[in-house]
Amino acid sequence: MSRPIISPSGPIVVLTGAGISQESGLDTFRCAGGVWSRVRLEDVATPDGFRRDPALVQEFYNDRRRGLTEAHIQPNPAHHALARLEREWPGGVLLVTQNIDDLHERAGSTHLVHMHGELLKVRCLRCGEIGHWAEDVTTDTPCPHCHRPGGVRPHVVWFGEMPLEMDRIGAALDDCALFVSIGTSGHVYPAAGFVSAVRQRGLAHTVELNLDPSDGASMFNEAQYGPASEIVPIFVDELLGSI
Ligand code: BV8
Repeated sequence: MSRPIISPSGPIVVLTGAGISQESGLDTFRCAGGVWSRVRLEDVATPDGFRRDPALVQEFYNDRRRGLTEAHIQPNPAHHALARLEREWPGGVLLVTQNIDDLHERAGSTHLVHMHGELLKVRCLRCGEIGHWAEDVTTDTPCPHCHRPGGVRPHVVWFGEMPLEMDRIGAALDDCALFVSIGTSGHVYPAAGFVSAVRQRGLAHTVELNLDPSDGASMFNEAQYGPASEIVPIFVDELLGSI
């Protein structure tokens, strides 16, 4: 399908997944050698796994938190292109990411929802406080707010837990003129269902930008395949060039 003219006053929703951060040096989950090829998600990304072995889960996220804060992990041209789109698209852009890294923020995106939480935040099970945390967490770490030990967990949405800001996301999907899915396998719900929610309204153009066709590829009006750091800047240039 050729791309219709997208009115510059039309709001855009962008969904990103691990693929947008792959060229920055962060592993994806389901590609060869990905995170779930090394650990069972049931052991490290579920409430039951945390109850069974909290130290294992804390170490899984400590390892990823240390990796994210290494100097060579930087936003790539795809992250920067989306920050530029937010700055220059008149109709507004909401960036919904499944990623828990902070590369979108570091590239300059501000209209941003981390629907699966954030690796650099922790939540206290005792007082509920959520705060920035870039160090290791152990089962004894005292909460930086209430100072009680043993209740600090990653502020991350595990399987079986409700993703964050779903009302805000749903309203944006209802209102958008363009929905763009970038770097996600379309395997995890409810994020994987966003494209069909948009299509049901029938008012928005839907685009997939990915390395390979996702599970939901057939749901998109348009698709481009290739590395995000190459195809996302080109896509953004075309969009901004149409204003
Ligand atoms: C919930 C934790 C409900 C943080 C993650 C139907 C409806 C609702 C729920 C379900 C449903 N069916 C099943 C469910 C349950 C479940 C689910 O979806 N299971 C799956 C396995 C079938 N969903 C849930 O449990 C969700 N919660 O629904 O709650 C509820 C209702 C009432 C009360 C309570 C609850 C919660 C889901 C969140 C789980 N947490 N992560 C962390 O540790 O990171 S999800 C996990 O997968 C990741 O975090 C990531 O966010 C997510 C998606 O992965 P992708 O980002 O897509 O990465 P992937 O590796 O799969 O793919 C990478 C893609 O990039 C590939 O396509 C590749 O081609 C591409 N790529 C690679 N390199 C590049 C590239 N593209 C471009 N350039 C490149 N260079």
